Amino acid sequence: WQETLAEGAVILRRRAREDAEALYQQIMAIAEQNPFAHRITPGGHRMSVAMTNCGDFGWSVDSRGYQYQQQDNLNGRKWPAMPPLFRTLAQQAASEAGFPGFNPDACLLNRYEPGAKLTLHQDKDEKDLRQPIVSVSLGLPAVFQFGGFERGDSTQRVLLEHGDIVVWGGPSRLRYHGILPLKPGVHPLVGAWRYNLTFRRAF
Ligand code: MD5
Ligand code: FE
Repeated sequence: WQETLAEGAVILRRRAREDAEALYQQIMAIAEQNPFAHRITPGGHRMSVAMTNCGDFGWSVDSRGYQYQQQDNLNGRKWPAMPPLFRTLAQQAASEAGFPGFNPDACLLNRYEPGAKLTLHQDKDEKDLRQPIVSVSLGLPAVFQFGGFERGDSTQRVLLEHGDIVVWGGPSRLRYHGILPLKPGVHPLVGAWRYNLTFRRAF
């Protein structure tokens, strides 16, 4: 149940459904080791999305800016290891979408509460932008904004639901994108949240 949104952007609808319970358990285990936190941007804003990471590198933000690091700058601890299930699922999804050989070294975990949003941005902190990003959505649905190559370009709205995987590669790797404020609700597995895992090759 696969659909191309734009060149290089492939949505695998419901692809992670069978693994959702196991993925959710692993998210909870990672959060016990290194909790989700609302980080503060260089501009002094508290992000409405709470984040943590697993893998060799994690994406985070502090007063100095955005970067991939081996440890969490909030507590100095190394990120938890990437669970084998995470890696395998990301590799398989990338391959199904036409990006064989993807081997992520970073996984950013985003947690959205009702009202949480991500304003339009590009992901370009990774070393090799030819590597795709694989994103896995769990829990409450969200409206994803899929834009163009400049901030002011018009955007397309795509509903991302529990179990959906999107592979962002090729030219779509650098499109502007965001998440509209999450609508309140309760998901039977995940509760009043949306989780999004993004698998990346940072270095
Ligand atoms: C999310 N997260 O739903 C999204 C999924 C982030 C972020 O945007 O930076 O944490 S990843 C969506 C994405 C990644 C790379 C390229 C494009 C979309 N794109 O070209 O549209 O929490
Ligand atoms: Fe992004």
